Amino acid sequence: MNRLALVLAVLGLVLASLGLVLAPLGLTGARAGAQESVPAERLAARRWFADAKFGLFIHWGVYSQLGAGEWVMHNRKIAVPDYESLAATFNPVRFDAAAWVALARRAGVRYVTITSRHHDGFSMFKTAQTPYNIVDWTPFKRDPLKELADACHASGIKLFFYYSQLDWHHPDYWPRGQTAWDNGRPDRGDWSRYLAFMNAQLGELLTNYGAVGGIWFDGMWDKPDAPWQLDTTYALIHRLSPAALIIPNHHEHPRPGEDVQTFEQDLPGANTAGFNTSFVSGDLPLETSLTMNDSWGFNITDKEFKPVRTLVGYLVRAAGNGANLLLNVGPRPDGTISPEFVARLDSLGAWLGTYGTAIYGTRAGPVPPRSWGATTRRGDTVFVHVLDWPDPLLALPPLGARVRRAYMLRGGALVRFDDTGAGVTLALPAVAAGELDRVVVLVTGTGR
Ligand code: H79
Repeated sequence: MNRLALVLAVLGLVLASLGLVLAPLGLTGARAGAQESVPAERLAARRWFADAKFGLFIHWGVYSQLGAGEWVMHNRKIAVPDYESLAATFNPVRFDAAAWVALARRAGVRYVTITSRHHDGFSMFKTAQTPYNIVDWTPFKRDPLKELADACHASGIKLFFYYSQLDWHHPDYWPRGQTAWDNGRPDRGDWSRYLAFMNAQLGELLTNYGAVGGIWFDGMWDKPDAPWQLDTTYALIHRLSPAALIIPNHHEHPRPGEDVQTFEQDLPGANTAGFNTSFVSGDLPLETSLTMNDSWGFNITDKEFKPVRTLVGYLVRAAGNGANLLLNVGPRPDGTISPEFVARLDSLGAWLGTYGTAIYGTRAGPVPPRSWGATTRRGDTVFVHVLDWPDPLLALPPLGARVRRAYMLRGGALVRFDDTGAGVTLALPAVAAGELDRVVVLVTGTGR
Protein backbone atom coordinates (compact mmCIF):
# COMPACT_ATOMS: atom_id res chain seq x y z
CA MET A 1 0.00 0.00 0.00
CA ASN A 2 1.50 3.32 -0.93
CA ARG A 3 1.51 6.30 1.40
CA LEU A 4 -1.45 8.13 -0.13
CA ALA A 5 -3.61 5.01 -0.06
CA LEU A 6 -2.71 4.47 3.58
CA VAL A 7 -3.64 8.04 4.49
CA LEU A 8 -6.94 7.69 2.64
CA ALA A 9 -7.68 4.38 4.33
CA VAL A 10 -7.04 5.83 7.79
CA LEU A 11 -9.13 8.88 6.95
CA GLY A 12 -11.91 6.59 5.80
CA LEU A 13 -11.78 4.65 9.06
CA VAL A 14 -11.91 7.83 11.10
CA LEU A 15 -14.87 9.13 9.11
CA ALA A 16 -16.64 5.80 9.31
CA SER A 17 -16.28 5.62 13.10
CA LEU A 18 -17.38 9.23 13.36
CA GLY A 19 -20.46 8.17 11.43
CA LEU A 20 -21.04 5.33 13.91
CA VAL A 21 -20.92 7.82 16.77
CA LEU A 22 -23.05 10.44 15.07
CA ALA A 23 -25.67 8.24 13.45
CA PRO A 24 -27.56 7.41 16.67
CA LEU A 25 -27.59 11.11 17.48
CA GLY A 26 -29.22 11.78 14.14
CA LEU A 27 -26.42 14.10 13.08
CA THR A 28 -25.28 12.44 9.88
CA GLY A 29 -27.96 13.84 7.61
CA ALA A 30 -31.26 12.05 7.97
CA ARG A 31 -31.55 8.88 5.96
CA ALA A 32 -34.71 7.25 7.17
CA GLY A 33 -37.51 9.69 7.88
CA ALA A 34 -37.16 9.60 11.66
CA GLN A 35 -34.70 12.41 12.12
CA GLU A 36 -36.38 14.77 9.65
CA SER A 37 -38.82 17.26 10.97
CA VAL A 38 -42.04 15.96 9.52
CA PRO A 39 -45.01 18.33 9.72
CA ALA A 40 -47.90 17.33 11.96
CA GLU A 41 -50.37 16.74 9.14
CA ARG A 42 -48.06 14.22 7.49
CA LEU A 43 -47.39 12.48 10.79
CA ALA A 44 -51.15 12.25 11.25
CA ALA A 45 -51.48 10.88 7.71
CA ARG A 46 -48.82 8.26 8.47
CA ARG A 47 -50.76 7.20 11.57
CA TRP A 48 -53.94 7.01 9.52
CA PHE A 49 -52.10 4.88 7.00
CA ALA A 50 -50.71 2.53 9.65
CA ASP A 51 -54.22 2.14 11.08
CA ALA A 52 -55.77 1.45 7.66
CA LYS A 53 -54.16 -1.98 7.26
CA PHE A 54 -55.89 -2.95 4.01
CA GLY A 55 -55.84 -1.28 0.60
CA LEU A 56 -56.93 -2.17 -2.92
CA PHE A 57 -54.35 -1.91 -5.69
CA ILE A 58 -55.67 -1.44 -9.23
CA HIS A 59 -53.52 -1.98 -12.33
CA TRP A 60 -55.47 -0.81 -15.34
CA GLY A 61 -54.40 0.71 -18.63
CA VAL A 62 -53.94 0.28 -22.37
CA TYR A 63 -52.07 -2.99 -21.70
CA SER A 64 -55.25 -4.50 -20.21
CA GLN A 65 -56.54 -4.86 -23.78
CA LEU A 66 -53.90 -7.46 -24.64
CA GLY A 67 -54.65 -9.52 -21.54
CA ALA A 68 -50.99 -10.28 -20.94
CA GLY A 69 -50.02 -8.12 -17.98
CA GLU A 70 -48.73 -4.55 -17.75
CA TRP A 71 -45.25 -5.41 -19.08
CA VAL A 72 -46.56 -6.53 -22.49
CA MET A 73 -45.02 -3.58 -24.36
CA HIS A 74 -41.57 -4.49 -23.09
CA ASN A 75 -42.04 -8.26 -23.20
CA ARG A 76 -43.32 -8.38 -26.79
CA LYS A 77 -41.09 -5.55 -28.00
CA ILE A 78 -44.09 -3.60 -29.28
CA ALA A 79 -42.98 -0.58 -31.30
CA VAL A 80 -44.07 2.81 -29.99
CA PRO A 81 -46.34 3.62 -33.00
CA ASP A 82 -48.06 0.22 -32.68
CA TYR A 83 -48.66 0.73 -28.98
CA GLU A 84 -49.99 4.20 -29.78
CA SER A 85 -52.52 2.61 -32.14
CA LEU A 86 -53.54 0.18 -29.44
CA ALA A 87 -54.00 3.10 -27.05
CA ALA A 88 -56.23 4.83 -29.60
CA THR A 89 -58.76 1.98 -29.38
CA PHE A 90 -59.01 1.88 -25.58
CA ASN A 91 -62.68 2.29 -24.77
CA PRO A 92 -63.70 0.86 -21.39
CA VAL A 93 -67.38 1.59 -21.83
CA ARG A 94 -68.43 -0.53 -18.86
CA PHE A 95 -66.20 1.34 -16.40
CA ASP A 96 -68.28 2.37 -13.40
CA ALA A 97 -66.38 4.13 -10.63
CA ALA A 98 -69.28 3.71 -8.22
CA ALA A 99 -69.22 -0.08 -8.79
CA TRP A 100 -65.48 -0.24 -8.11
CA VAL A 101 -65.84 1.77 -4.93
CA ALA A 102 -68.81 -0.33 -3.82
CA LEU A 103 -66.60 -3.40 -4.26
CA ALA A 104 -63.79 -1.72 -2.32
CA ARG A 105 -66.18 -0.97 0.53
CA ARG A 106 -67.52 -4.52 0.61
CA ALA A 107 -63.94 -5.77 0.73
CA GLY A 108 -63.22 -3.59 3.73
CA VAL A 109 -60.29 -1.70 2.24
CA ARG A 110 -59.61 1.78 3.59
CA TYR A 111 -57.78 3.04 0.52
CA VAL A 112 -57.38 2.47 -3.19
CA THR A 113 -54.12 2.86 -5.12
CA ILE A 114 -54.58 3.06 -8.90
CA THR A 115 -52.16 3.29 -11.81
CA SER A 116 -52.27 6.87 -13.10
CA ARG A 117 -49.45 6.11 -15.52
CA HIS A 118 -47.59 2.82 -15.75
CA HIS A 119 -44.27 2.05 -17.44
CA ASP A 120 -45.97 2.12 -20.86
CA GLY A 121 -46.17 5.89 -20.39
CA PHE A 122 -49.88 6.22 -21.12
CA SER A 123 -51.65 8.67 -18.80
CA MET A 124 -54.93 7.31 -17.50
CA PHE A 125 -55.98 10.85 -16.60
CA LYS A 126 -56.51 14.20 -18.31
CA THR A 127 -53.17 15.92 -18.53
CA ALA A 128 -52.01 19.04 -20.32
CA GLN A 129 -48.47 17.65 -20.52
CA THR A 130 -49.09 15.21 -23.37
CA PRO A 131 -51.93 14.25 -25.70
CA TYR A 132 -51.03 10.63 -24.90
CA ASN A 133 -53.76 10.39 -22.27
CA ILE A 134 -57.13 8.67 -21.98
CA VAL A 135 -59.20 11.82 -22.51
CA ASP A 136 -57.38 13.13 -25.59
CA TRP A 137 -56.16 9.92 -27.23
CA THR A 138 -59.09 7.50 -26.94
CA PRO A 139 -62.74 7.29 -27.96
CA PHE A 140 -63.59 6.96 -24.25
CA LYS A 141 -62.81 10.65 -23.67
CA ARG A 142 -63.61 10.39 -19.95
CA ASP A 143 -61.19 10.76 -17.04
CA PRO A 144 -61.63 7.57 -14.98
CA LEU A 145 -59.36 8.86 -12.22
CA LYS A 146 -61.60 11.88 -11.74
CA GLU A 147 -64.66 9.65 -11.57
CA LEU A 148 -62.90 7.31 -9.16
CA ALA A 149 -61.68 10.20 -7.00
CA ASP A 150 -65.21 11.57 -6.73
CA ALA A 151 -66.63 8.14 -5.86
CA CYS A 152 -63.91 7.53 -3.27
CA HIS A 153 -64.43 10.88 -1.64
CA ALA A 154 -68.17 10.28 -1.51
CA SER A 155 -67.65 7.08 0.45
CA GLY A 156 -64.72 7.90 2.70
CA ILE A 157 -62.08 5.83 0.94
CA LYS A 158 -58.68 7.45 0.40
CA LEU A 159 -57.25 7.46 -3.09
CA PHE A 160 -53.55 7.09 -3.87
CA PHE A 161 -52.01 7.43 -7.31
CA TYR A 162 -49.48 4.92 -8.55
CA TYR A 163 -47.05 6.83 -10.76
CA SER A 164 -44.25 5.25 -12.80
CA GLN A 165 -41.02 7.19 -12.97
CA LEU A 166 -39.92 4.80 -15.70
CA ASP A 167 -41.44 5.55 -19.13
CA TRP A 168 -41.22 3.33 -22.23
CA HIS A 169 -42.89 5.92 -24.47
CA HIS A 170 -41.70 9.41 -23.60
CA PRO A 171 -39.00 10.60 -26.05
CA ASP A 172 -37.07 12.28 -23.24
CA TYR A 173 -36.72 9.18 -21.06
CA TRP A 174 -33.08 9.03 -22.02
CA PRO A 175 -30.62 7.57 -21.30
CA ARG A 176 -32.71 4.43 -20.97
CA GLY A 177 -32.26 2.08 -18.04
CA GLN A 178 -32.54 -1.70 -17.95
CA THR A 179 -35.80 -1.99 -19.88
CA ALA A 180 -37.55 -1.31 -23.20
CA TRP A 181 -34.56 -1.15 -25.53
CA ASP A 182 -36.48 -2.77 -28.39
CA ASN A 183 -39.44 -0.49 -29.07
CA GLY A 184 -37.94 1.58 -31.86
CA ARG A 185 -37.33 4.75 -29.89
CA PRO A 186 -34.54 7.05 -31.06
CA ASP A 187 -31.43 7.01 -28.90
CA ARG A 188 -31.66 10.56 -27.66
CA GLY A 189 -33.69 12.74 -25.33
CA ASP A 190 -33.55 15.53 -22.80
CA TRP A 191 -33.61 14.20 -19.25
CA SER A 192 -34.32 17.55 -17.61
CA ARG A 193 -37.34 17.95 -19.89
CA TYR A 194 -38.52 14.52 -18.76
CA LEU A 195 -38.21 15.47 -15.09
CA ALA A 196 -40.13 18.70 -15.74
CA PHE A 197 -42.85 16.65 -17.47
CA MET A 198 -43.13 14.31 -14.50
CA ASN A 199 -43.25 17.10 -11.97
CA ALA A 200 -45.91 18.91 -13.99
CA GLN A 201 -48.04 15.73 -14.12
CA LEU A 202 -47.64 15.19 -10.40
CA GLY A 203 -48.78 18.76 -9.88
CA GLU A 204 -51.91 17.99 -11.88
CA LEU A 205 -52.60 14.81 -9.93
CA LEU A 206 -52.29 16.69 -6.65
CA THR A 207 -54.47 19.63 -7.62
CA ASN A 208 -57.20 18.33 -9.93
CA TYR A 209 -58.54 15.37 -7.93
CA GLY A 210 -59.40 16.75 -4.50
CA ALA A 211 -57.58 15.36 -1.49
CA VAL A 212 -55.15 12.65 -2.56
CA GLY A 213 -53.78 10.15 -0.04
CA GLY A 214 -50.40 10.17 -1.68
CA ILE A 215 -48.21 9.10 -4.58
CA TRP A 216 -47.00 5.50 -4.95
CA PHE A 217 -43.83 5.70 -7.05
CA ASP A 218 -42.52 2.79 -9.08
CA GLY A 219 -39.90 2.15 -11.73
CA MET A 220 -36.98 4.10 -10.33
CA TRP A 221 -35.20 0.77 -10.09
CA ASP A 222 -34.91 0.91 -13.91
CA LYS A 223 -31.93 3.21 -13.42
CA PRO A 224 -31.47 3.71 -9.69
CA ASP A 225 -28.44 5.93 -10.02
CA ALA A 226 -29.85 8.43 -12.54
CA PRO A 227 -30.17 12.08 -11.40
CA TRP A 228 -33.84 11.79 -10.41
CA GLN A 229 -33.71 14.96 -8.32
CA LEU A 230 -36.06 13.36 -5.83
CA ASP A 231 -35.68 16.26 -3.40
CA THR A 232 -37.27 18.61 -5.94
CA THR A 233 -40.12 16.23 -6.72
CA TYR A 234 -40.77 15.38 -3.08
CA ALA A 235 -40.69 19.06 -2.06
CA LEU A 236 -43.21 19.84 -4.81
CA ILE A 237 -45.56 17.12 -3.55
CA HIS A 238 -45.26 18.22 0.06
CA ARG A 239 -45.83 21.85 -0.89
CA LEU A 240 -48.92 21.16 -3.01
CA SER A 241 -50.41 18.61 -0.66
CA PRO A 242 -48.91 18.71 2.84
CA ALA A 243 -50.72 15.59 4.05
CA ALA A 244 -49.96 13.48 0.96
CA LEU A 245 -47.74 10.49 1.63
CA ILE A 246 -44.85 9.48 -0.59
CA ILE A 247 -44.67 5.72 -1.01
CA PRO A 248 -41.67 4.72 -3.12
CA ASN A 249 -41.42 1.21 -4.51
CA HIS A 250 -37.70 1.56 -5.23
CA HIS A 251 -36.87 -1.55 -3.21
CA GLU A 252 -34.18 0.38 -1.31
CA HIS A 253 -33.55 1.92 2.09
CA PRO A 254 -36.04 4.76 2.73
CA ARG A 255 -34.83 8.24 1.81
CA PRO A 256 -35.63 11.64 3.32
CA GLY A 257 -39.10 12.87 2.43
CA GLU A 258 -40.53 9.37 2.07
CA ASP A 259 -43.37 8.30 4.33
CA VAL A 260 -43.99 4.59 3.90
CA GLN A 261 -41.72 1.64 3.21
CA THR A 262 -43.47 -0.66 0.76
CA PHE A 263 -42.47 -4.20 -0.16
CA GLU A 264 -43.49 -5.77 -3.46
CA GLN A 265 -44.86 -9.34 -3.32
CA ASP A 266 -43.18 -9.87 0.06
CA LEU A 267 -43.85 -9.39 3.74
CA PRO A 268 -41.46 -6.79 5.20
CA GLY A 269 -37.88 -8.03 5.11
CA ALA A 270 -38.72 -11.38 3.52
CA ASN A 271 -37.39 -10.83 -0.01
CA THR A 272 -38.60 -14.03 -1.65
CA ALA A 273 -39.10 -11.91 -4.80
CA GLY A 274 -35.36 -11.30 -5.01
CA PHE A 275 -35.47 -7.53 -5.48
CA ASN A 276 -36.64 -6.28 -2.08
CA THR A 277 -34.35 -5.01 0.64
CA SER A 278 -34.10 -6.93 3.90
CA PHE A 279 -33.88 -3.62 5.78
CA VAL A 280 -37.15 -2.86 7.57
CA SER A 281 -37.76 0.66 8.82
CA GLY A 282 -38.51 0.96 12.51
CA ASP A 283 -40.09 4.40 12.11
CA LEU A 284 -42.17 4.42 8.96
CA PRO A 285 -45.47 2.69 8.31
CA LEU A 286 -45.00 -0.47 6.25
CA GLU A 287 -46.90 -1.96 3.35
CA THR A 288 -46.86 -5.19 1.36
CA SER A 289 -48.23 -5.19 -2.18
CA LEU A 290 -49.52 -8.50 -3.47
CA THR A 291 -51.11 -9.90 -6.60
CA MET A 292 -54.20 -12.07 -6.21
CA ASN A 293 -53.05 -14.29 -9.08
CA ASP A 294 -49.56 -13.99 -10.62
CA SER A 295 -50.19 -10.76 -12.57
CA TRP A 296 -50.72 -7.08 -11.83
CA GLY A 297 -52.38 -5.99 -15.07
CA PHE A 298 -55.24 -8.08 -16.53
CA ASN A 299 -53.91 -11.43 -17.71
CA ILE A 300 -56.46 -13.52 -19.54
CA THR A 301 -54.67 -16.86 -19.09
CA ASP A 302 -53.47 -16.41 -15.51
CA LYS A 303 -55.81 -18.48 -13.36
CA GLU A 304 -53.37 -18.93 -10.48
CA PHE A 305 -55.66 -17.22 -8.02
CA LYS A 306 -54.64 -17.53 -4.39
CA PRO A 307 -57.25 -19.17 -2.17
CA VAL A 308 -59.05 -16.96 0.35
CA ARG A 309 -57.20 -18.79 3.13
CA THR A 310 -53.88 -17.67 1.66
CA LEU A 311 -55.08 -14.08 1.28
CA VAL A 312 -56.35 -13.96 4.87
CA GLY A 313 -52.97 -15.37 5.89
CA TYR A 314 -51.21 -12.50 4.08
CA LEU A 315 -53.47 -9.90 5.67
CA VAL A 316 -52.85 -11.35 9.13
CA ARG A 317 -49.12 -11.82 8.66
CA ALA A 318 -48.79 -8.32 7.19
CA ALA A 319 -50.58 -6.88 10.24
CA GLY A 320 -48.43 -9.06 12.51
CA ASN A 321 -45.42 -7.41 10.89
CA GLY A 322 -46.98 -4.00 11.45
CA ALA A 323 -47.69 -3.67 7.73
CA ASN A 324 -50.67 -2.96 5.50
CA LEU A 325 -51.70 -5.32 2.73
CA LEU A 326 -52.19 -3.65 -0.66
CA LEU A 327 -54.04 -6.34 -2.61
CA ASN A 328 -54.17 -6.06 -6.38
CA VAL A 329 -56.86 -6.48 -9.00
CA GLY A 330 -56.33 -6.12 -12.75
CA PRO A 331 -59.65 -5.00 -14.26
CA ARG A 332 -60.60 -6.05 -17.78
CA PRO A 333 -60.23 -3.65 -20.71
CA ASP A 334 -63.97 -2.97 -20.71
CA GLY A 335 -63.76 -1.65 -17.14
CA THR A 336 -65.29 -4.64 -15.36
CA ILE A 337 -63.56 -6.72 -12.73
CA SER A 338 -63.44 -10.49 -13.23
CA PRO A 339 -65.49 -12.66 -10.86
CA GLU A 340 -62.37 -14.35 -9.43
CA PHE A 341 -61.24 -11.00 -8.00
CA VAL A 342 -64.72 -9.99 -6.87
CA ALA A 343 -65.37 -13.28 -5.06
CA ARG A 344 -62.11 -13.07 -3.13
CA LEU A 345 -62.62 -9.44 -2.16
CA ASP A 346 -66.14 -10.24 -0.96
CA SER A 347 -64.82 -13.13 1.12
CA LEU A 348 -62.14 -10.96 2.67
CA GLY A 349 -64.74 -8.32 3.49
CA ALA A 350 -66.97 -10.92 5.13
CA TRP A 351 -64.00 -12.23 7.12
CA LEU A 352 -63.11 -8.71 8.25
CA GLY A 353 -66.71 -8.21 9.36
CA THR A 354 -65.97 -10.65 12.19
CA TYR A 355 -62.22 -10.35 12.63
CA GLY A 356 -61.55 -6.76 11.54
CA THR A 357 -61.13 -5.54 15.10
CA ALA A 358 -58.00 -7.70 15.32
CA ILE A 359 -56.62 -6.04 12.14
CA TYR A 360 -57.73 -2.41 11.74
CA GLY A 361 -56.01 0.12 13.95
CA THR A 362 -53.53 -2.43 15.27
CA ARG A 363 -49.77 -2.50 15.36
CA ALA A 364 -47.39 -5.45 15.38
CA GLY A 365 -48.01 -7.52 18.51
CA PRO A 366 -45.56 -8.60 21.20
CA VAL A 367 -44.72 -11.93 19.55
CA PRO A 368 -43.05 -11.60 16.14
CA PRO A 369 -44.71 -13.55 13.32
CA ARG A 370 -44.32 -17.30 13.66
CA SER A 371 -45.04 -20.25 11.42
CA TRP A 372 -48.30 -20.81 13.34
CA GLY A 373 -49.52 -17.23 12.82
CA ALA A 374 -49.00 -13.73 14.13
CA THR A 375 -49.93 -11.29 16.88
CA THR A 376 -51.32 -7.79 16.67
CA ARG A 377 -52.13 -5.32 19.41
CA ARG A 378 -54.17 -2.24 20.13
CA GLY A 379 -53.32 -0.65 23.45
CA ASP A 380 -53.43 -3.33 26.18
CA THR A 381 -55.29 -5.78 23.97
CA VAL A 382 -53.26 -8.44 22.17
CA PHE A 383 -54.74 -10.49 19.36
CA VAL A 384 -53.21 -13.92 18.85
CA HIS A 385 -53.96 -15.06 15.30
CA VAL A 386 -53.65 -18.83 15.13
CA LEU A 387 -53.57 -19.68 11.42
CA ASP A 388 -51.96 -23.07 11.48
CA TRP A 389 -51.45 -25.02 14.72
CA PRO A 390 -52.62 -28.61 15.17
CA ASP A 391 -52.23 -28.99 18.95
CA PRO A 392 -54.54 -28.00 21.81
CA LEU A 393 -51.88 -25.97 23.61
CA LEU A 394 -50.03 -23.01 22.15
CA ALA A 395 -47.05 -21.64 24.06
CA LEU A 396 -46.03 -17.99 23.72
CA PRO A 397 -42.96 -16.24 25.06
CA PRO A 398 -43.47 -13.66 27.86
CA LEU A 399 -45.64 -10.81 26.57
CA GLY A 400 -44.19 -8.02 28.69
CA ALA A 401 -47.46 -7.60 30.58
CA ARG A 402 -49.65 -9.99 32.57
CA VAL A 403 -52.61 -11.61 30.87
CA ARG A 404 -55.82 -10.67 32.71
CA ARG A 405 -58.35 -12.40 30.54
CA ALA A 406 -58.35 -14.48 27.38
CA TYR A 407 -61.31 -15.17 25.13
CA MET A 408 -62.10 -16.13 21.54
CA LEU A 409 -62.81 -13.15 19.34
CA ARG A 410 -65.51 -15.13 17.55
CA GLY A 411 -68.17 -16.20 20.04
CA GLY A 412 -66.46 -14.79 23.13
CA ALA A 413 -65.82 -18.15 24.86
CA LEU A 414 -63.22 -17.83 27.61
CA VAL A 415 -59.85 -19.41 26.87
CA ARG A 416 -57.91 -21.17 29.64
CA PHE A 417 -54.43 -19.79 29.96
CA ASP A 418 -51.38 -20.06 32.12
CA ASP A 419 -49.12 -17.03 32.53
CA THR A 420 -46.11 -18.23 34.45
CA GLY A 421 -43.59 -15.52 33.79
CA ALA A 422 -41.68 -17.99 31.63
CA GLY A 423 -44.38 -17.53 29.03
CA VAL A 424 -48.07 -17.85 28.32
CA THR A 425 -49.82 -21.08 27.39
CA LEU A 426 -53.22 -20.97 25.71
CA ALA A 427 -55.69 -23.86 25.58
CA LEU A 428 -57.20 -23.50 22.13
CA PRO A 429 -60.65 -24.65 21.12
CA ALA A 430 -60.85 -26.97 18.13
CA VAL A 431 -60.94 -25.37 14.69
CA ALA A 432 -64.50 -24.83 13.51
CA ALA A 433 -65.28 -25.90 9.95
CA GLY A 434 -64.07 -23.27 7.50
CA GLU A 435 -62.45 -21.14 10.20
CA LEU A 436 -59.33 -19.55 8.69
CA ASP A 437 -57.94 -17.84 11.77
CA ARG A 438 -58.60 -18.60 15.44
CA VAL A 439 -58.17 -15.25 17.15
CA VAL A 440 -57.58 -15.28 20.90
CA VAL A 441 -58.03 -11.89 22.55
CA LEU A 442 -55.69 -11.30 25.47
CA VAL A 443 -56.51 -8.45 27.79
CA THR A 444 -53.25 -7.51 29.41
CA GLY A 445 -52.21 -5.07 32.09
CA THR A 446 -49.02 -4.14 33.81
CA GLY A 447 -50.47 -3.77 37.35
CA ARG A 448 -50.53 -6.56 39.98
O1 H79 B 1 -46.59 -2.34 -11.21
C1 H79 B 1 -46.17 -3.62 -10.90
C2 H79 B 1 -45.04 -4.07 -11.76
O2 H79 B 1 -45.27 -3.82 -13.13
C3 H79 B 1 -43.88 -3.27 -11.24
N1 H79 B 1 -44.22 -3.04 -9.84
C4 H79 B 1 -45.48 -3.66 -9.57
C5 H79 B 1 -46.23 -2.97 -8.47
C6 H79 B 1 -42.67 -4.03 -11.39
N2 H79 B 1 -42.07 -4.16 -12.50
N3 H79 B 1 -41.01 -4.91 -12.34
N4 H79 B 1 -40.95 -5.25 -11.13
C7 H79 B 1 -41.97 -4.73 -10.49
C8 H79 B 1 -39.94 -6.10 -10.63
C9 H79 B 1 -38.63 -5.53 -10.89
C10 H79 B 1 -37.72 -6.34 -11.41
C11 H79 B 1 -36.39 -5.92 -11.53
FE1 H79 B 1 -35.31 -5.79 -13.15
C12 H79 B 1 -35.33 -6.79 -11.38
C13 H79 B 1 -35.91 -4.61 -11.65
C14 H79 B 1 -34.53 -4.68 -11.65
C15 H79 B 1 -34.17 -6.03 -11.49
C16 H79 B 1 -36.34 -6.61 -14.68
C17 H79 B 1 -35.04 -7.14 -14.64
C18 H79 B 1 -36.21 -5.28 -14.86
C19 H79 B 1 -34.89 -4.95 -14.93
C20 H79 B 1 -34.18 -6.10 -14.82
